[in-house]
Amino acid sequence: MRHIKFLYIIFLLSLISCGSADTGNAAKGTISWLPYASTDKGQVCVDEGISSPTIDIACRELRGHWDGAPVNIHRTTDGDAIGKNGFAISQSDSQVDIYAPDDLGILYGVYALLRNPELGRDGRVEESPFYDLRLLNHWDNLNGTIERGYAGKSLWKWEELPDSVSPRYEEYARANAAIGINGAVLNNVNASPKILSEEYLKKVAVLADIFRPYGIKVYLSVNFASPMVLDSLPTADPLNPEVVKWWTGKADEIYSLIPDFGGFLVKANSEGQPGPMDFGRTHADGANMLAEALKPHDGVVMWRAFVYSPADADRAKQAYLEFQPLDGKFADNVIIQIKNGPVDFQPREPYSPLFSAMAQTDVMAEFQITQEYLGHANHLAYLAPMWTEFFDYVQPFDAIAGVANIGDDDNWTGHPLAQANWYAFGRLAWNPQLTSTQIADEWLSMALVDKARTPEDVYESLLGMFDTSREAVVDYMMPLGLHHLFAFGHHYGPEPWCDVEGARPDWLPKYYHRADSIGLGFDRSPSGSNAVGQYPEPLRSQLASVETCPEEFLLWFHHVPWSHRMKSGNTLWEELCIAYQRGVEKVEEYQQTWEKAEPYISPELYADVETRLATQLKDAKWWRDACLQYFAQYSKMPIPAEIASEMRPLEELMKIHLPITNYKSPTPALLDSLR
Ligand code: GCW
Repeated sequence: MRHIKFLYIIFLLSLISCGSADTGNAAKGTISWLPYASTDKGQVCVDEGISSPTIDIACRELRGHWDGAPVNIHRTTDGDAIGKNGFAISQSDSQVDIYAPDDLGILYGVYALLRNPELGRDGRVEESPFYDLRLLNHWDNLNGTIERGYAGKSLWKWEELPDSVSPRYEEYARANAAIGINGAVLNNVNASPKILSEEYLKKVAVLADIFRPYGIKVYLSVNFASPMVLDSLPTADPLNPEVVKWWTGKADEIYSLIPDFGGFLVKANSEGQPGPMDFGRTHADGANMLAEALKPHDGVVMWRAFVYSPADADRAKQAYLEFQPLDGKFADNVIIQIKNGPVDFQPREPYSPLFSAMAQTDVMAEFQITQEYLGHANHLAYLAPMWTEFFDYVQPFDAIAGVANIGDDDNWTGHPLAQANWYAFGRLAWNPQLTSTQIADEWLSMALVDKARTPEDVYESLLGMFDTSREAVVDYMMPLGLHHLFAFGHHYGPEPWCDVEGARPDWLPKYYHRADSIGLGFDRSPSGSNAVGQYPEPLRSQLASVETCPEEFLLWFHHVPWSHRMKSGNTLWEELCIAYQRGVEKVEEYQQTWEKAEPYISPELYADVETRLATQLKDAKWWRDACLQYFAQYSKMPIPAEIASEMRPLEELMKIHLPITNYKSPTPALLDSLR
């Protein structure tokens, strides 16, 4: 057995208990799950021989924020079966022991303990991450804007780097490490080739240096035409030897600056981005060529399967059609990154059938944490239920990514409660077995209220608000499997009628809802596009029939007559009216919950969310009024009088056009001036 000598370090400051963050953290410009309170007691004992920048951070966090019994940190021996980057914790009144096979495991153990000071009290607790790669994808442009970002500008101040370094870079790394995220793709998948220039790689290297001790690897999105744009090569054909040489050289250059660089994320032949198909090659040709360049350095290629073209049938089938035939053709260090649903991050989608069709290929899920389609930074939509719903259908796969909702706003995420979505993504990437309620409970008690001082009914209402909020958005935007009823471009408000001259049909709502005098919904059954045929049995048969298709996906898979009897006994039309109204009433309920919770929430946070909920309610009504009145033109059925009486006329609603870009949430003032 190894000789172990303990080094005890005792600090004598402040009295505030750690683990229970100040209430209202979310509003203060701080990360709600990080410990900030300082303590005088943090005693840490480290196994001799363990020393690294990561261990230094672990110790610093304990010394600064832990006020329990002394903590002993141990490196485990080979015989101990704790998984890579995992940890075990046990504690008694007199000591706490953290065991881990590696430095990062120790850091994760420390953050777990700080988050839950009781961890390991009732017996040894052992954890290790479920997915090896747990990444954030930033859709940040080099000019500081963020595609589909609603929390200000990019955190990365490219014009200041590499010389000037914002303190927020380290805070970002700390926040991610504390929830187990271990990688960040820094730039937009609609990638500027410039990111691979020497000038930018030097900036990237500075970020990588800051993130490294926190276990966060840096990755980059790359533009497939980079050799042409940066170095005037006549082609980017992946089989051309000059192109291969260019990428090999570029990989070597990157690794000389960033020895632990993670790899590339690629959006190719999608929405106008260049790719191997421009040169008559396949996705596999393109991905494998990049993979070969990265392989000597242990880098990976994450190749996105978000592809569709206007010419082909049903957009929901296209990723599968394009990628499934390539199963088994990808190199070992290629991972196919697939959006959770087959279309595009809608409030509710069935899982993408590609996940069950790539048995010989590594695949990873891409979730969208930023709320492109769920009310931007104006709506409360806690997304963990959406993701756990996905896990119910699909598991396991190899890695996971979330499109970040982070920007340089003081509160990091625009809507202060949207920090919960960043948190939930990290927690689920660590352990997809956690329930959405468990995670909401963790977050609420750290970020929003002091659980011990909040009456149980108030706390339960807040928890209920979180847990139902995504379903409420589904109800007031697009219930029963409806999808993509959004206004063109900014994806904020309702435009089921939208017609843009010259626009691709698959970018327009009518393509998706197919309302007519008979009914509503997209027929993807065997008699329609047969998208159901891409799902494995028995799910395929279940989805194929109107009778057995889960009602939350009904209009996704079927064109259903307006008078179809739903399980409740109501007609489809009645059920649609009920759902839209239920969504509106849910938001009214959230306002009451919020009011009830006022005494227990910091005033600043209270006021901020109160304003956002008011906007959310107006938006919910806007959605309800627009969709129901528009669809009523086809159903020729009445909208219940109590709803109809408070509706704004459809002609007025059709005149609303939000003059906003992709990069901003509309302000309440703008919305009020238009509606
Ligand atoms: O969700 C859509 C967005 C685009 C995005 C694209 C993608 C980055 O509207 O803004 O581009 O998907 O995922 O590539």
